[in-house]
Amino acid sequence: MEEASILSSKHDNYRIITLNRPQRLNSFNEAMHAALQEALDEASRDTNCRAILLTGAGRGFCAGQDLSDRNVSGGNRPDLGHTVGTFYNPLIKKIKSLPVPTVCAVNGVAAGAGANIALACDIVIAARSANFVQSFVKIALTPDSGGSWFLPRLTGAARARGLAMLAEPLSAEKAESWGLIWKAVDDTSMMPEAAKICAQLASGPTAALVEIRRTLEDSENNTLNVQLELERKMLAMLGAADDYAEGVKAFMEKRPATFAPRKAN
Ligand code: T3D
Repeated sequence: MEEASILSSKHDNYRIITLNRPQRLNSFNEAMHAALQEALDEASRDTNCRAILLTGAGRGFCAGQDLSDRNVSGGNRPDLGHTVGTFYNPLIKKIKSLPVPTVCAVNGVAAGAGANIALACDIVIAARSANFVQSFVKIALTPDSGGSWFLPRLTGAARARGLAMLAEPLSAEKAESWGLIWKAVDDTSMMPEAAKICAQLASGPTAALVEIRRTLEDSENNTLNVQLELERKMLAMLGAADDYAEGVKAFMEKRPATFAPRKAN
């Protein structure tokens, strides 16, 4: 029997989702897309799950689209607009709108859509031996899966152009120093560190964490005045919630806060 292309395991109050086609550097075929979407949906439905850790099996994180699935022989040309619209765009939108925070543990090379799926996660931590490659230009494509949006915002326009046009592998350490990811860590400490971060997020105030993601993202298109008003609305909403009261009480009582379990969506 063929091994599952996506593995999902429960750990206290978070889940680890593993891309599992190591023989092809965890590149995506349609079955893996469907399985990942289902694993994310299942984690979203499970109110015990308060954070998700995404990683890859084997020596790579993800090499983007499985190119052996693309028949370009003779005059045959696949409709990539269709596949991006059907699989990659919904995946990025789903990751960005998950009701829980996400951590990506980039265990090895992250290429093409694989790099940008990692960048869609809230906290990205990478093994020092990992690298990020915007490999699209090598097959005469432009970055997808949000790459053309993430890169200039994270690194600035000059570096975004260099990464996308030259497709040079960017080491984990450089990715950290360029502001693309949160942290590069020793290979052996990557999973323990990622799990520690995930556990911290999972015991945090889930609604506030998700709103942090949303408000920071909204700021990309807002003026300061619009953003100030958004902040006011956020604080009005979150200040009325029990987690805020618990946070303040815990501070005053000099103890760690115990935030409420997630509510069903
Ligand atoms: O098509 C659509 O629907 C549109 C959407 C597109 C989204 C995209 O992601 S487009 C970009 C697709 N990805 C790539 O172009 C990356 C291709 N891979 C590479 O450039 C290199 O493999 C890496 C830089 C990722 C890693 O290089 P290296 O030297 O560490 O490993 P390798 O030897 O190239 O690969 C190891 C094996 O994985 C190898 O198989 P083998 O020879 O051992 O049997 C290789 O063929 C396979 N592999 C790696 N990437 C892919 C792949 N097989 C199929 N598809 C891949 N993307």
